[in-house]
Amino acid sequence: MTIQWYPGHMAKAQKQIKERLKLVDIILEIVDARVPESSINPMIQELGQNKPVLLILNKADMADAQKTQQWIETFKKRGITAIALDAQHKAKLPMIEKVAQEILADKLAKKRAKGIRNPVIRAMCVGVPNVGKSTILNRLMHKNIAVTGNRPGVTKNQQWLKASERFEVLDTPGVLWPKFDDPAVGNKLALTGAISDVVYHADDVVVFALDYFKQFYPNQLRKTYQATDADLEQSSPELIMILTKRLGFKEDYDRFCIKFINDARQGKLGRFTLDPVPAEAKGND
Ligand SMILES: Nc1nc2c(ncn2[C@@H]2O[C@H](COP(=O)(O)OP(=O)(O)OP(=O)(O)O)[C@@H](O)[C@H]2O)c(=O)[nH]1
Ligand SMILES: [Mg+2]
Repeated sequence: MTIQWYPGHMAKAQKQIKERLKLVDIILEIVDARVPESSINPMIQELGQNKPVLLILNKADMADAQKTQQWIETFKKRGITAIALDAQHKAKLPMIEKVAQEILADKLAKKRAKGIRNPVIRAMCVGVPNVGKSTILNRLMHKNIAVTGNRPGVTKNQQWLKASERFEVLDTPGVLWPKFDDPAVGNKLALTGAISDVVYHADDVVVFALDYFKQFYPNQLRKTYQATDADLEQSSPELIMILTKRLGFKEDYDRFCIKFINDARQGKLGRFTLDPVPAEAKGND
């Protein structure tokens, strides 16, 4: 995977997205439900020039369900419409078109008033790497319905995919660079797979993750690695050493760290959400 946030890449991606955005009514920003805040790219708001955004919390099947709901509430308070999705199952995908229609209700009503009977919504997907952009696009095209052909102004080979009679999506998603000044955000994106294996240190990611799991998901450490209560009281670097031995990896700590990251990415550590929900959204639980 190429690293998306080198200045050259950033400038190019930014320009491309900006051009395509002129052609759409709405932006579908896909984020990973396990890191709904850390996988957002704030740049999209600027590039979007006030285009409406529908935030899609994908991979909701791998996230902490309660926290996903609380995040949706949080976004709502911030004036952002968000929905949770599991792109691997088709059942909820029609929600995308339905909610897009709600967001664009005024615009669609104006078009109808002008005599356009079945106004079409045009959308594009954007998101940081690995959040499920391609999966969503493929799933939206139930039967690989034929593309509707090039339109003027669209980059060469850029085509509209017809999700329904009234909903079209650009066939190529915009890849955004993950944004992080905060190393914690980098660790979260590494653990969920949004950033390339060459740019992080597995042990940093695992120390970060163990700190978090000890606090919020200790049972998952007990269940997956037979961590005992005494183990869970150790510092995270100590815990790495203990669990490495327990798995029979002797002193090969790297091996444990890589396994831990893979286990987390594959859902073997259960469902988790790494972005803590802001206090105001938690209500009285
Ligand atoms: N569990 C789960 N896995 C998903 C979901 N959506 C996508 N995936 C998986 O996540 C991985 C990445 O999905 P892609 O659709 O390739 O993601 P992308 O955003 O297009 O990735 P890039 O093109 O690399 O930026 C694949 O292995 C998908 O099968 C989901 O809702 N749940
Ligand atoms: Mg893709």
